[in-house]
Amino acid sequence: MKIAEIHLYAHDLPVRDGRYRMSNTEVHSLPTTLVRLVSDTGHVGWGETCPVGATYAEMHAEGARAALRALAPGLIGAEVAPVPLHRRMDGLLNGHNYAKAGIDIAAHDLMGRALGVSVATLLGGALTDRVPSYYSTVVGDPDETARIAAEKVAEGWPRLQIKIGGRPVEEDIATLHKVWERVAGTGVRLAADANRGLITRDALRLSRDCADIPFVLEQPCNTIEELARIRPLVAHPVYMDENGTSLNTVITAAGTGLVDGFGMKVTRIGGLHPMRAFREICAARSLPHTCDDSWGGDIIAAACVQIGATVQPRLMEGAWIAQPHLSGHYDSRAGVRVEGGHIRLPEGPGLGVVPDKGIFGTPVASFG
Ligand code: 0XW
Ligand code: MG
Repeated sequence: MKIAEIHLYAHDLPVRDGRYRMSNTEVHSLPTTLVRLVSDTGHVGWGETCPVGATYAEMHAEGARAALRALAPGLIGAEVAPVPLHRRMDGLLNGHNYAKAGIDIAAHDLMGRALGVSVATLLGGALTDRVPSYYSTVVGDPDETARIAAEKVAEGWPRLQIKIGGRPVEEDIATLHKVWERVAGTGVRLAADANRGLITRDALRLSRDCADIPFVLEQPCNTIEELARIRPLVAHPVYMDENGTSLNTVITAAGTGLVDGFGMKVTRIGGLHPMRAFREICAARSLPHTCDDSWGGDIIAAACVQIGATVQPRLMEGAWIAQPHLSGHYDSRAGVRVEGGHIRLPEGPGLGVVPDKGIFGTPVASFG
């Protein structure tokens, strides 16, 4: 089965509450890119890639589109199977994992549809049909953040990610204490995610001043070297997120014991095929991790949930999806949504969602 056509679509996803604020960026509407693959057998598969602004990670919406335009002509006639497809993509363009992920996700969707199995089955088999998610707050007022944290625990979210960084560290420390006053004893798991926004001095102070609050410290500082410097000095487990840009980095971080876990994004690492390898590396060292993406609609959400369902539960930190911050779905029937802090694994072959392509208008580019 070979790729016969590739179509690229551009679509905007406005943030429902108006804005989503992290330490280094504030976003209001996210430009997402959809990929539709058609095989020579007439099967169709969808992929998506949607960076959350230009400063969150080394990703950019227009960069994804440019890379996909560069890749697409060389992929017509390629085998729809992850190993040859990734070899072909790597032979056409070095790096640009987050663009290649759009093709990778579409190929998995197409293969699943052609074989009549779910993407989770292709990835080794689902262990659950109800995948845990986590709620991520924005960087905000300490009291308001604590109020939202208590509300989300009551709704059933098993994990909260409290955004910190990009402001005086005293405000972050106050926020974490106020959140803990409201959620201690509920069993909810906590992460404090600085999105690279703390200098090592402030990360050390924050950990010391919150020593009794059991959170994991997610991507506190900007570089791997800074993570390595604070790791032996902090009271909290350290997770890597934005620095985990490739399997190579993950192997080093896991192999050297640099971190205690990962926030991982399907597109940043290059799609579901590398994500499967990532899952196994983490399993070999008993490292917990998320299966998320930075933003996106039903396609990326379904991809996160399909791989998330295959992770052993004790290591699964959750699949974050943007749906609670978005209005509407690409697939009005099977759109992916969080209910009680968990996400039902979409049913049916492939990703289990079929977008209404009328939503995206005419393709911005077509090949084949
Ligand atoms: C909470 N997320 C999964 C969504 C935002 O894109 C940031 C990200 C993270 O963990 O850094
Ligand atoms: Mg993170």
